Amino acid sequence: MKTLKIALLGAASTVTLAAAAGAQELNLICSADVVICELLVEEFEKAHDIDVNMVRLSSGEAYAKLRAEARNPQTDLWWGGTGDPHLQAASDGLTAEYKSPMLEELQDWAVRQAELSGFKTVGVYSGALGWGYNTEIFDSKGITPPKCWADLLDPSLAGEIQIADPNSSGTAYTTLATLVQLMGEDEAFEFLKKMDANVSQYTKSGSAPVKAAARGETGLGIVFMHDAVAQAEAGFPVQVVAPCEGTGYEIGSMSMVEGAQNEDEAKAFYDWVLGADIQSMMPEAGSYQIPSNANATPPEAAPKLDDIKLIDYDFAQYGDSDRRSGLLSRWDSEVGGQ
Ligand code: S7P
Repeated sequence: MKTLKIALLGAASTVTLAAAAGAQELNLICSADVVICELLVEEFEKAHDIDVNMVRLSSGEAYAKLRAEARNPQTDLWWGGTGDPHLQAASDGLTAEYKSPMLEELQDWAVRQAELSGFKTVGVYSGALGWGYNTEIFDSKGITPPKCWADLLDPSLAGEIQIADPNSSGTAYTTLATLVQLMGEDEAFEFLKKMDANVSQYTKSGSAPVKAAARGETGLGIVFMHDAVAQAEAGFPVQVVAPCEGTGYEIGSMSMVEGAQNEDEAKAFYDWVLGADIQSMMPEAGSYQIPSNANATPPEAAPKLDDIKLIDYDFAQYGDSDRRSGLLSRWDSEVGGQ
């Protein structure tokens, strides 16, 4: 049953007939691109008698919301977004153990994510970090396209780079953790402080930098490569780069909230969204991650992880609550606050 909202006479609040009639509801946080979030909600509501109240939040914001709601959870399920804050939520006791019957259909990396968290989270997709640059801007300004992380410090890129703020964005936190793993922590912060000279803006959302590059508002956005592919597939002059020194990757994740008010509805969405047919739909919404269901069809345009030099990303360490909080504080004091 679809929710009907009735404005209360003389009051700003609304009440839902569905809720009043005891209809099923699900409160969902979605941390991937809003287009795939909306498609999933639409398809789920078509297939189930459950109304979904969805809010789209970046990964770090979603974690902060679950933390703020811990004593009185308003959210039932958190789908998508990078795995590190999902792991942090698991270790903080904000999310609940659930062993879906769909686990047996998933890729090993998705199951490992579940095992690492005591089955409080699970992998839903994967993708590697890199950047996308606007070929027309680079051509017209005569800038040599960067192939390696080290190239991002070149003075020719002054004011041309956008990247998100790692406090709000899982993409930017993955970048921070990747650089620490590639270079060592002190060297990574030195690198980020130097790169700051070339950064015009730290955005809230992780994919915003390459959307800006695609539209000619900046030269280059550091993002997940699949988000750069999405812009190229949409017809923008964007070239996708996998950094030569190696790069990190995400295991986009999903978690049930501890104390969820609509646990059965959350489980229904959880099992449904792990299905091969649902995951195969993602390119319809311009989402080019690698799906976690082994029977799903990966998007043809998805960057092939086997062709990319990937680091052995330490999800246990960089999803640890103290480690993540410590790196974010250091970023605030040495990079973001400068
Ligand atoms: O756009 C898809 C995607 O890159 O967005 C998620 C991302 O973490 C959400 O954005 P934030 O960086 O703002 O948190 C990724 O999980 C996903 O692949």
